[in-house]
Amino acid sequence: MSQPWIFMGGDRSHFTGKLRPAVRYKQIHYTERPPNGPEIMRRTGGVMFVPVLITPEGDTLQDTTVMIDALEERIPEPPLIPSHPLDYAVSRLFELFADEFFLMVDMRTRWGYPENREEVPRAFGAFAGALERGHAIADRMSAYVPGLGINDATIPAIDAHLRDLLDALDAHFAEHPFLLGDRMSLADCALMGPFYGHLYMDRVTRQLLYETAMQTCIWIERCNRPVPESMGAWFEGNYPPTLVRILELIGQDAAPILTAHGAGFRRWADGNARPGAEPDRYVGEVATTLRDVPTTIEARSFVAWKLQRLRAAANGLDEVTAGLRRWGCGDLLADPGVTLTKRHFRVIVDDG
Ligand SMILES: N[C@@H](CCC(=O)N[C@@H](CS)C(=O)NCC(=O)O)C(=O)O
Repeated sequence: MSQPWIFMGGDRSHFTGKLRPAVRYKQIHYTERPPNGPEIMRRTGGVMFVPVLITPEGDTLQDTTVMIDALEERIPEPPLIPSHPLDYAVSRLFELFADEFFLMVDMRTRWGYPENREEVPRAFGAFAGALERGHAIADRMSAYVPGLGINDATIPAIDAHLRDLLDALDAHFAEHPFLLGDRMSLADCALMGPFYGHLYMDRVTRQLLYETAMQTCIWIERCNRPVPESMGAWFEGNYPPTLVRILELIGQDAAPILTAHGAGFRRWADGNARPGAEPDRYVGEVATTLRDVPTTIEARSFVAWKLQRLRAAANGLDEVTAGLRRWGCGDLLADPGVTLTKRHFRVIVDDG
């Protein structure tokens, strides 16, 4: 038997929840291990994020966007990333939405309910080997909450977004097994990050899902135990109203906040961006709104890199640009001004 891949992640981790279904769908022979901090730091030159994959040859992969691209390149069958231009762009849109906007929702639900605040540090502690370590991880993670624009004023709007999204997803999954049709894709994996890693794991939202979104629960289980050989085709641009409703919700609620990250990065880059250098992780506060409720977010350069990837997926194609505009996502295509690239596990300003 070939050497297994090594997968380091955690059950309650958003981004582990995204990667695991992809690895299973690709039918990789892997072994899951608890994250080994010093080893990860040594392998990545100090970038401490999970999940991490180590290939049978000993290469290290980090950042789920890069990892899923690498899996697709190395193991093209069964395919996970659609090649139809609109399906491809929509997959990247779901990835941007789930990875970078939906943190606002899954961090609100994880840290906003007393039942979860009581449970999650214990779950972290059991995983990390000591209750105090669980509390330390919980303190570090919950400290991100204000910078995501979560506060007393925005919480009702965040909850309303979640309610509407669950309704839209349940209507879609009642008719289609996956977001893009009869085959699982990058879009499902991306949304599985918050849906498995946070919402399905945490007490309050698990109950909410069981009581109000049964089709979504079935989708979560289906994606986590994928049977690729029994799957069919993607929509190839012919989207049913149930998917359009989800895309319009992304345009309505997530696009202004994602656009604010891009604007914050552009403002910072003007005068601060140096070719070959890593931009600051946080590039300043930006005012934005969620459902007309004003809030402030800490803009992240990493989101600018993700916006740039969506722009590349649109690639000036009329069909894609028109679709994104129709769903309210046209502003996401704004020119970032400065090109970012990834090197040695870090986003850097492109130096040609
Ligand atoms: N862009 C990364 C993000 C990974 C990430 O944020 N992982 C979280 C756990 S879900 C983490 O390790 N956070 C550590 C920290 O923020 O200190 C990816 O897509 O893999």
